[in-house]
Formats: sequence, C-alpha cells, structure tokens
Amino acid sequence: PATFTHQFDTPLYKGTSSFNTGLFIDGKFVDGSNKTTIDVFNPTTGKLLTSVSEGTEKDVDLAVEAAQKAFETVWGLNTPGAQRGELLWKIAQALEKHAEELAALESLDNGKTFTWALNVDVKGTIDAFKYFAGWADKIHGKTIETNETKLAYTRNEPIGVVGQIIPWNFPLLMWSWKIAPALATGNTIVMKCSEFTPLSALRATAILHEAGVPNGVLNLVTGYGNTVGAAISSHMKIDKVAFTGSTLVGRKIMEAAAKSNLKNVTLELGGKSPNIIFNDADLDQAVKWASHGIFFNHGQTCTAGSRIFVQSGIYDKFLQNFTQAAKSIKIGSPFEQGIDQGPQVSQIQFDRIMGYIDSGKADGATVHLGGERHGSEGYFINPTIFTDTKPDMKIVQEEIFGPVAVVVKFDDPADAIKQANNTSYGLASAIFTQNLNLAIETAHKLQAGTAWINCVNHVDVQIPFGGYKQSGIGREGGEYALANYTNVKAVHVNLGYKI
Ligand code: TXE
Repeated sequence: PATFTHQFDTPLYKGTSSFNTGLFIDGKFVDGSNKTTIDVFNPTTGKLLTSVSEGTEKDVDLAVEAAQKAFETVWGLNTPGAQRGELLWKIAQALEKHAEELAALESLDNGKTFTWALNVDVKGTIDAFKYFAGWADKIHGKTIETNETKLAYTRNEPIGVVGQIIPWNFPLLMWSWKIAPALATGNTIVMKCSEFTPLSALRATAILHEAGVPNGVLNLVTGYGNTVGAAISSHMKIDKVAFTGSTLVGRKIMEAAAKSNLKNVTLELGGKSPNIIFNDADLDQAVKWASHGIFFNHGQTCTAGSRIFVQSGIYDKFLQNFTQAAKSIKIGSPFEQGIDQGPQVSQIQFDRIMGYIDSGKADGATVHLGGERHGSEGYFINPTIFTDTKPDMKIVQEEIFGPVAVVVKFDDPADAIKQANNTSYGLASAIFTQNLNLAIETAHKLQAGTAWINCVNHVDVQIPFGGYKQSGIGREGGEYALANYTNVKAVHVNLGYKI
C-alpha cells in the first residue's frame, strides 16, 4: 500500500509525518481486496490531500478472522488484566511522544485548529488510554448470597470480536473512546473510521502496533459506511457493535444487528442540546460558555448548545454580548496563531449547514448575525445567530452540526424546561444560574444524558457520556463504559443440595 508523507511548515507546527495508508489487518498494512482507494480532501483549501485504501466486505471478513484468532490466542482471557493495563499505559506514552504530529494531522484532515486538536483531541486521547489502563485489572464480578448450599458468583468476560464505527468530528478522540475500554476489557477490534478523516487513525494505529499491541488485536478497515460499516454491523461473527454518528445511521445499525445475529449495540448519536440562561446568571461567564457551547469545533459537536433559551430580564444584554463574542471569533487556517475557527469538515457538511441556514430564512426566522460563507476558498461559515424562531422550525428541531445558534426568549422557568425537552434528542443540556436550587431542579427535569451547570461541552473521560431518547443507547466514559464490552456470566456452584 501507498505511503502518505506530509511536510508541515506552519506557524504553529513544523515537522514531517509519514505513514502507510492501507488497511491494517493482522498486524500489517495491506491493500483493499479491490485495490481501490478513497480520496481525502483538505477542508481548508477544498483540494485533494491524498487517498487511502478502500476496504470491502471481504476485508471485513479478513479482519474478523484475525481478530478472532487474536482473541483466542494472545488477548481476551489469555492476557491478565494487569498486563493489558500495562500495555494501555505504554500506548498513552507512545501517543504522547507523537502528540504534535497527531494534532497536526487532525487539523489538516478535519480542519479544527491545531491548538484545540492538541489540547482537546490528542490530550483526551491520551487521557482515555491512561484512564482505562487503570480499569484493566479491576474488572471484578460479585459473589451473591442465596443459601448455604450454593456458591454463586459473576464474571465480567470480554465479549470477543467487537466492531466499532466512528465519525469525523473528533476522529482521534472517538477512536480512543472506543478502543481504550474495549482493549482494557480484553476484546479484539475491527474498527472503521470515517471516510472523510482517516489520517489520524491510520497514524495512531501504527503507533499502537509499535507500542506492542499484538497482531490481530486491533484491525482498522478504512472504507465507506454502506459497504464496510454495513458489513461490520451485519457480521455474524461480531458480537457487539459500538457506533458514534448520525441518528439516521444509528437506526440502520440497529436494524442490521437485529437482522443478523442480534449483536449487542451501543449508539452515541446526535443532539439538539438546550442551554438555559436564567436572569441571575453570571452574564459574562454565561456568554463565554454559550459561545463555546455552540461555536467550539465549528459547531460539529454532538453536545453543541445549539438552542439557547434566555430569560427575558437579561435577554437583550445577553444577545448583545453573545453577538459580540460571536463576532470576535477569528476564522482562518487552523495552523495560524490566534485562530478560533477553521473550516467545516467537508463540502457535504458545508452544503448541509448552508441548507439549514436557507431553511431558517425561508421559514421567517431573523438572521441576527452571519448566515453566509466566509471567504471564497475551503468550507468556512461565519458564526450565525437566529432569533424570532418558532418551535417547529427545522432550525429549532434538527441537528445542524455547524456554527449556527438559535436564541429564544422565555419568562417562566417551567416553559423553558418544556421547550428544552421538546425535541426527539436527549444528549446534553446546560443551565446558567447562581441559584443552586433552581440549577439542580432544572437539571433533574431536563431529559438529557448530561446536565452541565454553569458550563457547557465540558467532557471528561471519567464521567459517563450518552443520550436519552433518540440520542443513543449506552454510556461511554467512566466505569459505565466497561459494561459495553463485557458479558456477565453467572456461575452457580452446588455445595450439597440434593435432588
Ligand atoms: O454521519 P454518518 P454523516 C450527525 C450530524 C451530521 C450528520 C451527518 O448531524 O450533520 O450526522 O453526518 C458510517 N452502516 N453526526 O453523514 O453517516 C460512516 O462511514 C454503518 C453526529 O457524516 O452517521 C461514518 O464512519 N456505518 C455525530 C459514521 O457512520 C455507516 C457525528 C458516521 O457517519 C453507514 C457525525 C451504514 N449504513 C455526524 N453509513 C455525533 N454523534 O457526534 C454511514 N456509516
């Protein structure tokens, strides 16, 4: 397979990255069985960057075979948890050595700023391996009392070969949030990264191999969703699939799982997260967080605080300051000093977001700020604020996944909660107030897997993360993630009961 070499000569990072762009199966980079490739574009310029191997259903079969062999020989119950933990810690250290290179690849391929890529994506990736390294030798069952003639206990056993399908908005971070808990619990992996952003996963997979991950334990099949993704979710020898992406595809994955071998499914899907700002909020902080909530990662965050409900007493002042904050966002090349926002990830996403902006205009909402592309090259969109919306408008109901906020005025807290819950999603929510009772009462009434009080988009790997309603099934992060990758076996030992 081909090698991709890129010389970075930018204000923020200088260095060379060179790695194989094949599929990674059984410890080796190989061509796809059809020898075809997928073009990868630079979102900052819209120009072709490179191409990577395109996997097929047959390649998924080969990866599953390798993963199964590894599970039965070198991984799973053959390797004690402490040893798996040690390897995860070594992986974290190896990734740390390549932190800047990985951040640069992420910026090049995804368009996020180098600084954020380094401090959020790569740091979060390293944190994930360190955190789950600690769990690897603490995966305990229980002993359960029934009566004196029985000893009953449980074991949390690895599932076996797991399939993992990830998106393009946090390519490396989602890769690590899937891989680290699966390895800690002793599973072997067939991973598919997004066809839009395969570079950091390819480089990081090679780094993991060098750090000592045995052949077949981690396999990466780059490819399209309707071929490789579909083959993973309908594979008869994959007993679990974990997915992050759109609700639409999440549905397809559950369907494929149901129609094949009823594999265990966990889903991290979209969101339309409410951000409720009460009259007594610290205005300056609320404005800064709200801006981070929607504009961080160019709005391409599943937890983005895209619906901002502001109580009438501070509505005007909030809108004025929030508009100022949005206007001060510096847009440009992700590798320039002082840039806050790079391009959207792809032409498709750019078009989708512009389509939502047009629908907001057509439905009669007011474009308070932005609403247009930025510059003439690449996929840049100016931070956009809509006001005067109605609850059933598409821009209020659907996930836009771009730098587009909807600001809504409210009087009564009960009405804000009702509007906040008026969505098919339930991923995250945020509340700004200095009244602790109001904050907690509101947090408990919101139908969402996360309630942030006086902050937004503040994710840590130690804390469970996942959705209510159509935002997903299962929790990643924290101890909760371990359940995604283990089967519970109950063992009954008869100590003398006779029949
Ligand atoms: O996602 P897809 P897309 C949302 C966001 C965005 C929209 C569309 O609203 O605008 O989804 O993005 C693989 N079987 N999110 O179309 O298609 C695909 O190859 C199996 C929110 O890019 O869901 C990729 O690896 N897999 C989200 C992965 O699914 C399939 C992050 C995600 O891509 C498949 C991304 C199939 N039939 C988008 N079809 C979040 N929760 O953060 C595609 N895939």
